[in-house]
Amino acid sequence: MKWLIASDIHGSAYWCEKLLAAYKTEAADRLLLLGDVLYHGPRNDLPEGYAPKQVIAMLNAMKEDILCVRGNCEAEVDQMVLDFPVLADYALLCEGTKLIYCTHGHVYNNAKLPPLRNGDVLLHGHTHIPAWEDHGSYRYLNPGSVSIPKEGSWHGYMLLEDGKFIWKDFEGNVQHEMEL
Ligand SMILES: [Mn+2]
Repeated sequence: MKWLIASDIHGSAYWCEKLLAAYKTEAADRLLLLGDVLYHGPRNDLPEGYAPKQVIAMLNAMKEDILCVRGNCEAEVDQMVLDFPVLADYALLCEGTKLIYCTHGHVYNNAKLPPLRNGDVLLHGHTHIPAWEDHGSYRYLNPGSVSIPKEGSWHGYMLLEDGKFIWKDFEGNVQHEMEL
């Protein structure tokens, strides 16, 4: 199973289109979204091509491919317009005996860990900054943001296949690689 992992689209149709093009090019099997899908949020400027209705149409057209968790910008009204569940606090992926705890990052993060066993992974978005931090007993990973990257990071996403994570930007450059 090849996963494409992305976060924090924030209603940008321009960057959502790039994400879905990458999903096709990468020939991934499923798309994992780590929240903040439609609304730009009061802390952010409007991203390029802000058009939530277009993002709704693009994502609903591929709802069978999507696994999504709730961001701090998701509200009940977002669930009314999206045809796949977006209000779960977390989702779990398993790679061998290791568990990847997927969440947005505003509830569970390095400061407030979910229950993890040695070697598990905490995967979240929210900061808009890509991360691959080794904390000894667990690793914290972040794909960064699709539309509003912060601290000089890139517009991009992550891949997970056969226990290997790859961070990429939308120009197709590999930014980082890591074995689970
Ligand atoms: Mn966000």
